Amino acid sequence: MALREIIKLPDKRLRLVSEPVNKIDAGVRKLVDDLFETMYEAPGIGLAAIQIGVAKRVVTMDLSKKDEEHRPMVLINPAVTWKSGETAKYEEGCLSIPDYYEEVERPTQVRVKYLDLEGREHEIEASKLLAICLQHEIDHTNGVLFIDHLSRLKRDRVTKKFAKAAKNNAGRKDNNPDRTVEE
Ligand code: K1U
Ligand code: ZN
Repeated sequence: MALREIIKLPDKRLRLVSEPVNKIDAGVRKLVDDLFETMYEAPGIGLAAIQIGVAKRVVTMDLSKKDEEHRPMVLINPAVTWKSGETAKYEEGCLSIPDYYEEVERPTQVRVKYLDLEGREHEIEASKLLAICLQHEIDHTNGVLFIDHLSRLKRDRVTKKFAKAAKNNAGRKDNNPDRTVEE
């Protein structure tokens, strides 16, 4: 297992459409281990492989609360097969856009098909936070970020803020505009 760096806006790799996994081998199992270690350390409730720079359709999630037992989920090649007409707003964050939170409107229920680590196919129906997190992570596998669901004004504002921070923080790992070091 290895703790990996989470790539941040405006890294162009976040816009890649990830490749499907054709064979679940030792490389994929190591990727999943690294995703869990990195997600739990962040901490986050989900992480897509592209967020550690690997353009494969692999996602980890765990929606358990702090004092509960872990409930790890691995989703390989996840895809939405159905979404409800009903929508709702929820304040989302993203480990690739640190310390930025905004309300996003999404379908309240989705059906998602995916493979587990043994290659078995599943289809689940989800609501509440599980539905939100699944849609957020599947978006990542398609190069879509939660800010793409906001108004153009909000998206441009946050994109510019992170681009400016990246310029000021060139060479540093942590591109967080709120921790910019002005020299
Ligand atoms: O994909 C990511 O960037 C992870 C992201 C997932 C997510 C959060 C909120 C709504 C939809 C999807 C996060 O995990 S941000 C951190 C977070 O929400 C959290 C962290 C610790 C405890 C509880 C929540
Ligand atoms: Zn995210």
